[in-house]
Amino acid sequence: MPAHAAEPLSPAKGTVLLTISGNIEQTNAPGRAEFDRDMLEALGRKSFKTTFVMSGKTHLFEGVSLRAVLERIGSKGTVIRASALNDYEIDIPWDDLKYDPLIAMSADGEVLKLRDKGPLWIVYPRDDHSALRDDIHDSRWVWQLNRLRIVRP
Ligand SMILES: Nc1nc2c(c(=O)[nH]1)N[C@H]1C(S)=C(S)[C@@H](COP(=O)(O)O)O[C@H]1N2
Ligand SMILES: [Mo]
Repeated sequence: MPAHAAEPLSPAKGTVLLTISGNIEQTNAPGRAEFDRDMLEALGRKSFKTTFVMSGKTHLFEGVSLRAVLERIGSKGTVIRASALNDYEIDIPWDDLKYDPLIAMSADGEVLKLRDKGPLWIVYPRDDHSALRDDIHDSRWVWQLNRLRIVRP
């Protein structure tokens, strides 16, 4: 995480895809940071190919680094509580950022729609690290992600 303070965040102009609350430095709405698609894309594109355990198929996932999003708002914590549109919720340990998981916005060149686990889907580089190939890490592939809460001790 950067030592310097993150720059102020402008309010979202488009549909808010991701809301982050908890231990964050920058907000653009009361107590929270809201991101639309353009704001997420402006943080830089990242992509990798990896296998989704449910289908057993390898896809090229593209999106933004979860770490880059958290850095942008000067966030620090021990746990990232990730929630989805269907109210699925799981705790991601801060330490997982070392794997640089992606907030994917497209797969194989197609923008992720709600019906294909979008618009935002947390994806890990599963094929690159044997430690990621277990049920615990598979459960952190939160699809239809819409909220993050940064928790610290
Ligand atoms: N939004 C959302 N994401 C989710 C889930 C879910 O139910 N809803 N299930 C998780 C679990 S437990 C696993 S193992 C993987 C694979 O999905 P599965 O529930 O179909 O096995 O996605 C994870 N992401
Ligand atoms: Mo699971």
